[in-house]
Amino acid sequence: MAALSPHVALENAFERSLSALWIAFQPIVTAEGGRVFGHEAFVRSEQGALMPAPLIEAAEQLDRLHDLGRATRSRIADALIAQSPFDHAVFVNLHPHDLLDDDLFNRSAPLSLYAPRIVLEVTERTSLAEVPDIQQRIATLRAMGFRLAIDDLGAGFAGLASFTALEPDIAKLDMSLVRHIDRSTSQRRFVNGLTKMCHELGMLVVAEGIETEPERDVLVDLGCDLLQGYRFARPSRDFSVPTW
Ligand code: G
Ligand code: MN
Repeated sequence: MAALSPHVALENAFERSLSALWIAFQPIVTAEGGRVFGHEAFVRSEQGALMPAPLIEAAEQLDRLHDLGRATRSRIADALIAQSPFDHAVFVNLHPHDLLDDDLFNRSAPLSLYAPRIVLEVTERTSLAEVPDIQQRIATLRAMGFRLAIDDLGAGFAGLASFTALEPDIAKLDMSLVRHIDRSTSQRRFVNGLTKMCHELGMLVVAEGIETEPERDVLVDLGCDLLQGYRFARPSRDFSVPTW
């Protein structure tokens, strides 16, 4: 029997992963009091199927990003139905290409019904400059009730240009700025400046990837509004309750 071409093998693996897709939720807590503000949704797939990073890369290679985005948003909506009457915010990661998918703008799409609770996280994994009419698209999403966040702020690819393109409601500091911040004066100064700038622009600031108590305490002192990371809870199948 002839071996499958690499393309067909990748397509098969992608299909298997898509059908085994599930969503993990990680709480985001308030810096004041450690109450649950919301949860971030992460795509997961069963063992043997493609895991998140290869899954996104496969979708990019196969030109199937819209299928992945639609499946993800529909699974998140399923979880919200199952968790009703839970009514906290849910943070949803978008690939910049999702901004080109009509389904995202469809008011009867499963997730659109929850728009006022949804924060769409955008990262410059590929440049937002490639999205035509970006400002118009963002305005439409806002009109539908969605809020917007810029993800991975301070990482290589999350440029400050996104601030003008997105005018986000929420900024998420990349975890590279968070890691060991208690041990680095320059890191503290940088985060201090970024946080002040975000506040001046009217945004809430989330520090993500917090793993230790000293990291948490420094970020609270620097004025971050919301906190997320293994210190509080790992992503899990249900909307888990964090520890402070
Ligand atoms: O790109 P984005 O910021 O959406 O992805 C965050 C990733 O980091 C997820 O895969 C999530 O599971 C992971 N994550 C969440 N909290 C922590 C943490 O405290 N430490 C580390 N190392 N990873 C985390
Ligand atoms: Mn994210």
